[in-house]
Amino acid sequence: MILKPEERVALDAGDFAAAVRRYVHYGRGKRLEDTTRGDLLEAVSLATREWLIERMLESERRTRERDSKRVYYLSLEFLIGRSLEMSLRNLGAWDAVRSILAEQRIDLEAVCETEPDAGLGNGGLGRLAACYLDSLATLGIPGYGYGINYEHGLFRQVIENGEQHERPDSWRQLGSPWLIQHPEHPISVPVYGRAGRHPRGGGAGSWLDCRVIVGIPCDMPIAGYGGDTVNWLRLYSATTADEFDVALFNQGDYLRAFERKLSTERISKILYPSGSTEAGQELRLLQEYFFTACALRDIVRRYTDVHASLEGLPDRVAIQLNDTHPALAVAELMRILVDECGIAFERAAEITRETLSYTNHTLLPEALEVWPRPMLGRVLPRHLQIIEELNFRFLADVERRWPGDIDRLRRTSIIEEGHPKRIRMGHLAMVGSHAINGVSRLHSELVRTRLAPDFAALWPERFQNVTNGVAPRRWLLQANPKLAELVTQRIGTGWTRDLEQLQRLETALDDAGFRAGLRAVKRANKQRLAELVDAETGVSLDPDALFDVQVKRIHLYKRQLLAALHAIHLFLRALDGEPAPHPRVCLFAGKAAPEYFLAKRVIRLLCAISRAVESEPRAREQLRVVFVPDYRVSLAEVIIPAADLSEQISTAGFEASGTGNMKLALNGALTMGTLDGANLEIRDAVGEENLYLFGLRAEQVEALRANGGYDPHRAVAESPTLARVIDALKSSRFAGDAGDVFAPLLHHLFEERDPYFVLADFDAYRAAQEQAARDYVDADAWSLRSGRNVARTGWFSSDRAVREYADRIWRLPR
Ligand code: 26Q
Repeated sequence: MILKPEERVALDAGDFAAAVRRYVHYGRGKRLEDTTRGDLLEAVSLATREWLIERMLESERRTRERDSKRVYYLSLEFLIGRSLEMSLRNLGAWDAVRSILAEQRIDLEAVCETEPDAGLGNGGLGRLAACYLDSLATLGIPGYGYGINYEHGLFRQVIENGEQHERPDSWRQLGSPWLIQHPEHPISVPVYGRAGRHPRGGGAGSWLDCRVIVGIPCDMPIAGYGGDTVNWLRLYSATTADEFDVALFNQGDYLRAFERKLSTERISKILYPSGSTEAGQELRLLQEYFFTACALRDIVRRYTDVHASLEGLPDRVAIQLNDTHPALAVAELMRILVDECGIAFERAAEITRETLSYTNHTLLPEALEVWPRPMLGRVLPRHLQIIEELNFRFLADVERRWPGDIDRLRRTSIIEEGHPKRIRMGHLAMVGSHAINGVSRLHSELVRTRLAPDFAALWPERFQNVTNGVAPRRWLLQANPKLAELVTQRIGTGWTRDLEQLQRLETALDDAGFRAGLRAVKRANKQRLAELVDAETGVSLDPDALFDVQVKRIHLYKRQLLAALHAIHLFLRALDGEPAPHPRVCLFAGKAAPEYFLAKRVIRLLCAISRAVESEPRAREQLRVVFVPDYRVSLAEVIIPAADLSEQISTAGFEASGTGNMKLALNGALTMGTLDGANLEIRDAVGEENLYLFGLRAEQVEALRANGGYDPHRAVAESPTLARVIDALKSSRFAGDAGDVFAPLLHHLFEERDPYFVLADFDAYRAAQEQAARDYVDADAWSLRSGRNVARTGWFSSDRAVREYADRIWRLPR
């Protein structure tokens, strides 16, 4: 039975105020007058949570009653950001709560600003997961996230003397009002030990003498827009069943008595920064297995609560693997089906495949996960048996299809030959999934043709594309309230659920008044950003300058170095006294993995250029360069709405999709980009004249690599402008007292022949940038093109992307 609207929990603003008072009073033991911002944040959040919980219970009741198919999104990362404002907006209670609190002289916006980000992710992949949770709930799909309740999310970045330093991110040190703990529902996960004899013919196996890790679930409610559906993100903390080892304690060995517990709790201590492939491998494997196993047990339990056997699992459950990080789900689900339910191996493989699907997010060889076979065998002995059995049967299929093709067997095997042998997690994920998708048209094509051509030949029907999308509520409604208001005045509110309605702005763009409105909004957003940048860095920005923005993880393939070289060029030109068409701000933000030496040097270079510009009044009139520390979701929400130009300049073929490119275009920035990832689809959507594309295409990059034709020295010889930039970089101009700090970057560019071909694209980039600067002078023409970006990027909504997954991959009923 569905509740009638009048039976639903009403959101009553008066009740809300009372709840806030109650939480302050009884939760904190204070009077409202005596509260700090932190007390208020907690009380307001807990009051909001009451509404969320009501709706969450109601959503659950509905799903059970209908026995709807559920979707589970397994991800080692969820970059949620802040939740209070988003939750209130999604519940439709933002305005009401704001005014009721204003009556108590509480400024809701200021309270929201104090919320720490939940930064349980590195970048694109983690933020995508968060956008998808928003869309799942908004579309009314019973879809849930599963991950790890990291005590520390991605490190906090501080910049000292132009260098990145990492500080721990203790996002829930004071407790998080969004986490509902369930210590009463622990999950036991075995690890280590040994497997019984490899069962013949794939029969039921056994796993003995294992150690047990306990997973404690914690739920974060996720409200869809309109508040009708509230799903949850279930995060697990790792612990042991016992507080300490009583035997050791009684022997007086107090420290060792706690060791096991502490070593187990390390599993949910901290998020691995991406690119940290060296250190702590086994811990990362334990993290991957721990959360995957917790998730599967929980999913299977929920299903078997209602169904007698797991035979029909794929009819009611779809599990999406966010990259290969949860790929052990293939082996774990097989283990449950074969060992615990006694289902035959082949049938179990079928059920597993019909249930699981896998999204690939990267082609970078160094990011493709492999685990040494000895390590996997030690940590998960029974899983290794299952993987080998699966591989044996899979290779038999390959052999039947291509008899005698030994080389193909070697290429496709889940197990890579070598010393030691290694388990290829991508292959395991593909063998165990009915759908395999890339995240942009180009990337999915490259997955088919370059990453996995043998698999694509074997199962063409499994390979799909789902181009990424971003959540309109967070990235337009919340991040850019002024633009949202302007848009709503013209086309009403329908765009919040159906972003393609932004198309209806096309006609408004003919109206000079509307274009002036767009400019006013952009200027106000730039003013807001300038205030933040001044407070954070002391650099003062002119909101009338062209705001040229590159915000994302620092990585060589993303080529912040190319933008840095261009900034040096602008600097030298300004010193020459050559006037620029328009003053420009080059704004950068992003974190480098702690042990990614060259990426950290890039940050130093950006900071050094900033300092050099600041110390030259002549340059400062037309150029400012600034590196904003600690890029994170809440900072992105301020930077993105203020951008005029969006830098998306990765080496073609390397950026799987990008999602910042979508957020920036949606907020009216023009893309300055290579023909890479979703930039191509953005071009198709906004039209060639409304962005700047330059540089080598993916095929050209590939050809140049294949014939060894890239010569950085020749690029310099052919371009006097570039030569001058490189000379300046070689001089002490930017390094100052720091000597040859930039020598490693030069070494990378020239001696190591930079695999990302920065110098090959420099001239094309400079030319495109010059064109952009000239175009920016005509403010009205620019705002027309900016407006077209807003009007034409509605397709890049995560609602559209999630609907594609629902239709073509999860096979949900419409
Ligand atoms: C692997 C092993 C050990 C430690 C860390 C990792 C690791 C962690 C994170 C490897 C990769 C990641 C993250 C990858 C990622 O964010 N990829 C991005 O995904 C976005 C969403 O699809 C795309 O838009 C980006 O193009 C892609 O780079």
